[in-house]
Amino acid sequence: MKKAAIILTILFVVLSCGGRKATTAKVPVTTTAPTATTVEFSADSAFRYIKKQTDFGPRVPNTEAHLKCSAWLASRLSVFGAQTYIQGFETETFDKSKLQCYNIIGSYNPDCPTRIILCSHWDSRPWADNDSDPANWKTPVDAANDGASGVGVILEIARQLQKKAPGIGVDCIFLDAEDWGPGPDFKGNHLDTYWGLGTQYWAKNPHKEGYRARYAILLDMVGGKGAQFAREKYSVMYGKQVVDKVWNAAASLGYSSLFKQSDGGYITDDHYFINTIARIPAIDIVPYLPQCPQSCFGPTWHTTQDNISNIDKNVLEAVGKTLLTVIYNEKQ
Ligand code: AHN
Ligand code: ZN
Repeated sequence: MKKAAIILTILFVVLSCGGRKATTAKVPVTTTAPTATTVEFSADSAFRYIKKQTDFGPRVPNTEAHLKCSAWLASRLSVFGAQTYIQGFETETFDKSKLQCYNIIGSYNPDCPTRIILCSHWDSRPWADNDSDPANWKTPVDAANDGASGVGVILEIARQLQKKAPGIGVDCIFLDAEDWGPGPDFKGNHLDTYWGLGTQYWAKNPHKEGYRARYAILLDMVGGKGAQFAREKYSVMYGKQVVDKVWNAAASLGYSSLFKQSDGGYITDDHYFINTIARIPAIDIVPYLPQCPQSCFGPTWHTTQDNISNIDKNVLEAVGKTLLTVIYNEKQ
């Protein structure tokens, strides 16, 4: 092949992610951005993916439910047409437990250099230590909201991405061992690094050498009844433009009462480590309910009530449609 032809071929490959083609053919001019009528997202199917996860039982690392669910998650990404990786690793917790963990990654347009990340932790907390009844403090959490909800929304997005390719690369990342932060008996100094163990591993050992992404969006507890999302402060600090993009997309779809134009708190969550270790701008869609007596994350946080009966399909739909709108608006 001649040098010019090689360069042209490279250009074509670089310029054409998914359905976008680098041709000069005339196309009708249109100013219509994707809206609620053009993005398809089934809250029923997201709900089913959440139920399927909780049916395994609490997905606590080193349990059979965890192992079985990891295989199911990878199989779904694969069935939905993503190039799928399972990143297995061992990690050590605050109490020196050794956990066998799995970050699960599904890539769309895997060769496209312009990429975004959608991520959520998939593990369940081993202790319901915010439960109103101390007898439940050592009971593992079903984690329908705190774990399964973000994964359910992302799986439904993945299913939609298979039907209609995005114009950029998308990596769906299910992060392990977020929620093994200090339990009910802990007396020592609290460190941020006790949380987000799977993310810390991935940020230090990305699934592809030299991996970069334009930004990452973390979904954490995106299915609770009565949820409201404020602009979490680390998200604004590291990724203000991404926060604006997401909150504006939500407003354009009529979801301003859910995505509030107000400031939340600083939350040490998976996005913190994506920002500080991987140096990829990362934001967190996480509830902020300062008036809720049980927790600012909502009444079921780290309790035995975090089960499928407290998941609201309307919240799943608002988050899912907002994210699909953001994804399909993203250009190289
Ligand atoms: C803090 O409580 C500081 N971070 C909690 C992060 C988390 C736990 N997200 C879900 N579970
Ligand atoms: Zn949690």
